[in-house]
Amino acid sequence: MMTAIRKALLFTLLLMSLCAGAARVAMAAESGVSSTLAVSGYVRETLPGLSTSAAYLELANRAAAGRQLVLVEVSAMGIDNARASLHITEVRDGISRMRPLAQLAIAAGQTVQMSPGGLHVMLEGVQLRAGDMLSLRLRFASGETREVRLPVRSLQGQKSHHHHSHG
Ligand SMILES: [Cu+2]
Repeated sequence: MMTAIRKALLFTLLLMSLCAGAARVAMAAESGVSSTLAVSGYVRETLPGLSTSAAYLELANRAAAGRQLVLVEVSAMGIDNARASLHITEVRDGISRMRPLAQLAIAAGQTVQMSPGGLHVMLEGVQLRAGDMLSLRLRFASGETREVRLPVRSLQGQKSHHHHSHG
């Protein structure tokens, strides 16, 4: 009699631990979704009197599936008219031009490195000084979002690619 109860109790405990284990696995898988994306980068400070700049991100997609970055937003409070958009700078006929990108694909296992003169996040309506931090919200086609806080760096030693007017 005693052993039957003990067996039942042990079985219940075993079930409980299995369920807890399953829950842990599910949670790990869920957090794993975001940990398969590593984002870093920096923002260029604005020139005196100008309100445009650029952020350069490094996006490492360690997932087995590709990701599509579809939207970047300035998520900082207090700068309502700040806008961010995906841009690429291309040289055509010897003239450097920027054009907006509808989305940025990051293939499985791929790292996309933005850089001056190439891919960048165009920032408009911002005032940024070296030493500041800027928060951006990245939205992916899957519905996944990611907040990133990026340091603002000085223009020293960096070549500018925004000589022309934006249009
Ligand atoms: Cu641009």
